Amino acid sequence: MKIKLIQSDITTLRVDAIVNAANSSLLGGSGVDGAIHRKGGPAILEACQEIRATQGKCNVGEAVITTAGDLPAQYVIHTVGPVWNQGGKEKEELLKNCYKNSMHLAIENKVKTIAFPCISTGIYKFPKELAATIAIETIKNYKNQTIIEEVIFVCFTHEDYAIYDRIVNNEN
Ligand code: AR6
Repeated sequence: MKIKLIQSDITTLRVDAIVNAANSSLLGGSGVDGAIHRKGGPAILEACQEIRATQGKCNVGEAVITTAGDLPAQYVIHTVGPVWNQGGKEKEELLKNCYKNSMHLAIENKVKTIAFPCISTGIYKFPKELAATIAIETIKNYKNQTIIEEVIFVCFTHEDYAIYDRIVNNEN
């Protein structure tokens, strides 16, 4: 499994699955969630509404999978990151769960290429360095599985790219 780092808009990527930093309602919002629903069209919202009707809202740290609608990706994996507020170990665990549960859904759905945004580091205000460390460490634990061939960390800003680059290269 390769780990790649890019600076890009995640909605433009032709990968098997992109991950959305959603909220528990699954009904959309702003940030990357807004961009995914806007560019992916109504099919994504319809699929989210079906999930809500059958299993209710999505708890923090959990993930669900839908079509990617009009996007070039095949699937969107929606995960709900923690709101940082006062922070703490519990928040770190919840962010870790976002990456783990997204990877598990990807594996179940035979996804070969998956792209992650910097979950929780926008509106939810998780510290960027800590979030990047958790993201990279958690994903590295999947090195030996044989379904996913490539994980792409998608940084929207140069600042985020620089943070990931530093962490990836410090840890080789
Ligand atoms: N492609 C890649 N990354 C992006 C894009 C994009 N098109 N747009 C923004 N980002 P945020 P959160 C980055 O706020 O903190 C929503 O309203 C952005 O620079 O989107 O998990 C949801 O509905 C940042 O690095 O998500 C929730 O209510 C990262 O995506 C809430 O925001 C995450 O920022 C979730 O907040």
